[in-house]
Amino acid sequence: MGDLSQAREWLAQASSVAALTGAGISAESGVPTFRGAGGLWKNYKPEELATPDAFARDPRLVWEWYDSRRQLIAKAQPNAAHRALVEMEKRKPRFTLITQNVDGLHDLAGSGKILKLHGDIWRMLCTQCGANFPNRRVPLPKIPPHCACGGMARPGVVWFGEPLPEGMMKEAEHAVAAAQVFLVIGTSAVVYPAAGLIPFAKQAGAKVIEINLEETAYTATADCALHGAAGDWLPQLV
Ligand code: BJW
Ligand code: ZN
Repeated sequence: MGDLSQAREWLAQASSVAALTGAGISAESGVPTFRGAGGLWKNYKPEELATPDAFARDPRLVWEWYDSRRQLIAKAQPNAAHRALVEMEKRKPRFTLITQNVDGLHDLAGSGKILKLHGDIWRMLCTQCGANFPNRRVPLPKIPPHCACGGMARPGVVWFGEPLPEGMMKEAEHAVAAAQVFLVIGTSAVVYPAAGLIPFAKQAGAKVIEINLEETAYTATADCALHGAAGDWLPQLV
């Protein structure tokens, strides 16, 4: 397992870098992670609410969850880890940011191109006409919200059992295959296909650097595992 100076050297030498982020990168901004403390909402687990079935059964309940999260995220600011990735993007000829997060904090920090594998909490999809539109109202004046066509809207995110936005995994894989270093930051790496990018990167020959408070199923295979907060480690790496 490499150490910080080794990881810094790999990064300094790399012209092509890719990063996968998860909820842990926004934890220091005050956004609760899914599987850690604070991941429960009214005693529901994310797996019970982030599904098309849950929405079909009780759209109001699911929208109340999203409305409360939108209110919390609206008050959050990007942290040192989000900012370090913006800096890295400026310095590398090729840098791809792949995120599982829907909170928009990478956008707010100033990251350019972001592959949002699981969508965006600030967008809505019409269940009737299929329109995909931005909406930043907090709190929502009416739950569930509706589209201009009169149809019910749903959050513009990817739920369990749903496919990721078309072509996005291919684009992520393409970037990872070209990367000399793959940073894996603040993800429990249990949700697929996103987590599959980690063994994919290894197989493609990238140095995998994991930053996490805890061990994950992929820690043992990482070339370097930095235990601790993303906001502490990432600025030291860049
Ligand atoms: C810190 C920190 C600090 C904290 N610093 N670190 C095998 C292969 C492929 C698929 C499957 C499979 N088995 C099952 C599946 C299906 C399923 C899946 O993966 N299930 C598993 C749970 C078993 N996957 C899907 O259904 C996906 N779709 C799919 O496969 O489609 C196939 C298909 C094809 C064609 C037609 C139809 C279907 C979709 C997955 C969608 C996930 N959606 C969610 C909700 C998004 C909307 C919302 O926000 O409400 O995405 S679930 C939730 O989990 C969210 C997250 O993006 C995702 C990942 O969570 P993440 O980011 O890792 O967060 P945590 O909380 O788990 O971890 C935080 C980490 O941070 C921890 O490790 C902490 O230690 C760490 N940490 N503070 C550093 N300061
Ligand atoms: Zn509509």
